[in-house]
This record gives sequence, C-alpha cells and structure tokens, in this order.
Amino acid sequence: MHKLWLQSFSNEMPLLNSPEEVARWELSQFHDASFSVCLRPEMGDGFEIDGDIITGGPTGVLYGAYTALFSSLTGKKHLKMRSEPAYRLRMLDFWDNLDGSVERGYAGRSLFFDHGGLHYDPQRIRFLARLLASCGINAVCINNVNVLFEAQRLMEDLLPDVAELAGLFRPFGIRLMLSCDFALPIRHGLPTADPLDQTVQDFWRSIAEKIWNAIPDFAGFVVKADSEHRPGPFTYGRSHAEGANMLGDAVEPFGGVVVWRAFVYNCQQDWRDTTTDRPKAAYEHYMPLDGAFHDNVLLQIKNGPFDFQVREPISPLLLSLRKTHLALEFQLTQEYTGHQIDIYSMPGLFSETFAQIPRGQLSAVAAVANIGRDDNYVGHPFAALNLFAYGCMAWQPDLSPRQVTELWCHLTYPSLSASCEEKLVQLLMDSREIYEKYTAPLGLCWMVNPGFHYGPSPDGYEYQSWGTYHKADRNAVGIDRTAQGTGYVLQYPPEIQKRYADPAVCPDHLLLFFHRVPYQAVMSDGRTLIQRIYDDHFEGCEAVDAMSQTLCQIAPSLPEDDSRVCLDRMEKQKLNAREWRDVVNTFFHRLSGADDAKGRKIYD
Ligand code: GCW
Repeated sequence: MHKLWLQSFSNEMPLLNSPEEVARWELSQFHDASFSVCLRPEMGDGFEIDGDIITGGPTGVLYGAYTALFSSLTGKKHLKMRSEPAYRLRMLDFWDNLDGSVERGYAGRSLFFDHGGLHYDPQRIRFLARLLASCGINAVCINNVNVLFEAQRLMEDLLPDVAELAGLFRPFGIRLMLSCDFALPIRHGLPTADPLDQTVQDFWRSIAEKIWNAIPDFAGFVVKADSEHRPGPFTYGRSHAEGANMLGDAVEPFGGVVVWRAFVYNCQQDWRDTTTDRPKAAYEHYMPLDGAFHDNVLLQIKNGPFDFQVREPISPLLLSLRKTHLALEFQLTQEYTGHQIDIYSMPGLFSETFAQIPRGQLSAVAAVANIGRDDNYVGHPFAALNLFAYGCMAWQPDLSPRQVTELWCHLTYPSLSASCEEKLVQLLMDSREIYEKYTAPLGLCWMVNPGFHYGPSPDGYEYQSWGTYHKADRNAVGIDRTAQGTGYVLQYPPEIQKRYADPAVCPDHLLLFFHRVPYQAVMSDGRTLIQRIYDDHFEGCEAVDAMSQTLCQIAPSLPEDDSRVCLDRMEKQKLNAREWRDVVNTFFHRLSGADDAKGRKIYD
C-alpha cells in the first residue's frame, strides 16, 4: 500500500495503546536521530522540542514526534521550538454511506463501510489514523451528513462495531464523531422529533448515554438539518438554536459537542425570483441567533457563502458572529474543482481564508475528506497535498503555502532531485489559478455540469431551483450584489464592503461574483471583460499543456504507480481544459457577438 507522505517511515508498526507509545515507537525507528520523550499531561496537544528532547502533553508528544521527524527528514536538526494548535478541534468529515458509496468521493469506495455495515481493513484504518495524526487531525466524523436511512443504525445495533473502529483511531489521538439524523426519534416510534418535546429530549439523552458507554472518548455529533431536504427543527416551528441546544444538552454530561452545519438555504428557489439571493441565506438564518447557542454547540460554516466553488469570497457569517463558537469547513474532495482528475492544490485557499479571519474567531476547523479505498487513498497522488496541508494549517494557519507544499513534496518523494522537486512545487502552487482560468474565472460560479459537477455546462444551473445563476445575456454577465442589487455585500464589515462594492477596486477574481458587468466594460488592466474571459480560457488551457510537459519531465523520477496515475489523469485534464475553453468561449461568443482580439479559434 501507498505510504503517502510517510514514505520514509517503517511499515511494521505493532499494535500500540496510546499516543505516547506511538510517539516513542515512531522515534525509535529512525536510527540517525535519537530523541527522548518527556510527558507533561497539562500540555495537552502542545509540545516543545529542545534538541533531542520532546516534551508534551498526552497527545502533544505524538505531534512533537512527527514534527521532529519531519524536520530531521528535511535536514533540519537541533530544533528549539514550542508549538500548540491554533484550533482545539481539527476534524475530517467523511461523506461515506453504509453501502460503501461515498457522496462526492473520487478516491474509490468507502474505507469504513460496505454492504450496509462496517467493513474495513484494520491495517488500512490504522495507517490512515497514523497519516492523519502526523498532520495534526484529531477527530473524524465517519458517516455522511446526509444520513441515509440505514446509517441511523450506527447509533443502534451497529454501535459495537463503531466502538471497535474507535479503538483503532484512539492510539493516534483521534476521536470519532457521527452524523446524526434529526428525525431519529421518529424511527423509534416517537410521534415527533420536536426539540422542545420532553420525550424527544429524553430519547436523545439515552442515545448519548449508550454511545458514550460504548465509546468513552466519543467527540460528538455533526448535524445537517433543514438543508437540502434533511429533517430539522423548522418542521416544528423551532429555531436552529432550539434544535442544536437540545442535542447539545443531551451530549453535555459526557463532554460532547454538537457541530451544527450552517449550510441552510432555499434549494427550491424559482429562478424567476430575483428577491432571493442564495449567498445571503446563511447570514440571514444565523446572525439573529448569535449568542443563542449553548457552549458545546459549534456552528460549522463553509469557507464561502455558496458551496465550495472554485473561487468565492469568504463567508460573511464567519466574520460577523461574535457570541457563537465557530467551525470553518473546507472541502478537500474535489467536487467542483476537478474530481481528483484535474490538479487543484488548496494550500493557497487555506492560507487566504485563515488570513481573513481574526485570531480567536474560530474554535474548530473541519474539512470534507478526499479519501477512499484507492491504493493511494486519495485518487490522484498529488491530492494528498490537500489533506496534508489542511492538517498542518489547521494546526498552524500562518504556514505559507510554499512551505507546506515543499514539506509535502520532500516527505512524499524523498528521492526527487532538487530541481525536480522545485518544478513539482511550482506546478502544484500554480494549479489552482490554472484550473480557475480554464473553468469559471472572475468569480463566475456554477458553470459545471449539473449533478455530476465535472466539465462545463454554462447554462446547466441557470433555470434550476438551486439559486445559482449568472444571468449572462447579450450585453452583460454576473449578479449585482451591491447595495443597489441584492445587497449581499452589506453583510460584510464596512472595510470589506468597500473592497467589494466598487467594481473599480473589487479584485478581478471576484468581479462577477459581486457585479453585473457589460462585456465591453474595460477592466483594470485595459482589456474588455469579454476579452479577459477569452484570454483566461485560452491561457488556462495552454497552461495545462505546459503543466503536462513539466509533469513529463518529473514523472520518470516518481514511483512507478504515481507516475502512471499522474500521466493518465493529466491526459484527462487536458481534454477537460480544452472542453471548458471551447464551451465557455463559444457560449460567450454567441451571446456577445464579440470577436477575440487575438483571432484565436472560437467555435461557432
Ligand atoms: O455541495 C453540496 C453537495 C452535496 C453535499 C452538500 C453539503 C453532503 O453537492 O453532495 O451533501 O453540499 O455540504 O451538505
């Protein structure tokens, strides 16, 4: 099996019982360095490295061990440092179903489930846990937030199996979570799931008690309620604070948390309705509830106000809630960003997002996993960077994208020459902007094929009910979200409003997110909008060809399997880029009638 960034690590780890034992064992395997470990329980996740002495809390020693080993593998000896995580809870959310399918999964079937129950290779789970611990992740939610009917059994007859799985993660400092169905009481014969009903409250308390009896270090629940047809408190005329607090109270005696997702919007919008603007929804729902959530409830908010599009502004809700514990949610699985066929590296996204959120504003970070049963766990070998970088940056958000990319390359491909490594680092660093250019640049979202979300379909979502419109006509494209338009921009703090509200200062990559712009409008660099759309698509596609050439130079130095998978997927990425270029350019050419100033081929 593939070892991802633990290439230089031994495969033979015996069964161990605690993070401290894992730390000691990992360190003992490296003969050119000899570390000693000193446990200081009060340090928790934190650690100190002073030369060859690692001091840390019960989990801290583990993180200290990986940090020390990674440093020594990259040639840095005699560290003197102290570290603790920026966020206490660093979650990975799997969207895995009990039949073994993975919602939006591009790395094979589920590592946890099959045939309606738990079904896994313990060796692979332990290795996964080791990978996750090595980059600082400390909680995994194993089942899809869309809790399909049979997944409710995880809290019922399958609980002993879940407990066994929890035992495999435990020595790596990783706690389990489950997504729960708000309507679970009804399945058990209760007439209602109303959060203010005493029998419902008692029901959830008894569920919590059973779970914590089986799994004493269980971390808590993740809940998708009143979102995309999932049940929730709205059915009973209750607020999301009432719903979340009821669950919060049920898990409180056990020290558990409830992670309540803020992905709530009207998914049955009439496209004719111009008074509803989907990106405004989460803020409208949750701002009035600021301060109403109990202390053990975390509101989990996606990084952008839509849904993990190629480029979105930061969610205004993340900046504005003051009295609510917040978790930021990223999506590692590349639903809208190339299905782990196209290369799209996310360290830049993580870094930009963290940089915009004031310190202290977040309590937790979560990411939707990009993991499955494929040999390399992530489908495309380079997609492992996104997992690694997420973990590292959830610990230390001010790590630079280059630093983390270099570290990943070095650990994953230790035998690459310095020049190959530099080429690979640059390729990965550029990949996000390139993908953006050939797909939907300038803040144009939702031009993907509906449902499947790979490949172009500029009008695919235009007349659907999902609230995802660009309204391209023969003169202009984009939605006016300023005060004169939908007013979305007013959800931001004043200094950020200023940056976005004026098209003259709005960053190009978000221009069409905030503004409706005529094709002939002149952009800051002197080009017309239509020319810029054409240029981006041609350039993005050319950049993929260049990327492919670079990959061909690096490939002979990669392990054979990686090389084969990367080259094979690059051929698909090239076709995808070409398809996007031609479909989007033709779409706008037909509408606008404007020719490409450079005379390149745009199909009729
Ligand atoms: O983007 C949408 C996805 C759904 C997903 C949902 C969510 C799990 O297309 O597949 O459902 O987001 O985040 O809940």
